[in-house]
Amino acid sequence: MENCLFCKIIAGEIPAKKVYEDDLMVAIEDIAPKAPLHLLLIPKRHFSNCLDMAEQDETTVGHLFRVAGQLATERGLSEGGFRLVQNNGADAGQTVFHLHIHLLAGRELQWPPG
Ligand code: D5M
Repeated sequence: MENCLFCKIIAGEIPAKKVYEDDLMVAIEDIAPKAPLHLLLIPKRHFSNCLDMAEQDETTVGHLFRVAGQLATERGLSEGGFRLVQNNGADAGQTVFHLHIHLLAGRELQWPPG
């Protein structure tokens, strides 16, 4: 989609630190990390958030979660834990309107989030 930051990153038009890529998604390092490890898991297909999901996106979103577990395990987080966060809309703190899951780890994470 035109003027979408994450579509431009996926297309290679804007640089990003990519840590994973396959046919359905990429994972990149967040530019403003909120924890020692802060990755963003982003589907290649554009949809703004879960409100914009079609039935055909269900497989992709399931894939994002499975790869999140894989990336966490590769980084030794399967014991200590990590957090997956997905914001929907401005009141939830969503700033980039291309669905993505945050993977946060490496410090004690508070609950509930602010
Ligand atoms: O999360 C959007 C996230 O996207 C936020 O944590 C900053 C991150 N961000 C913004 N621009 C970039 C670039 N260029 N590279 C990597 N990460 C970026 P949200 O849930 O929408 O608030």
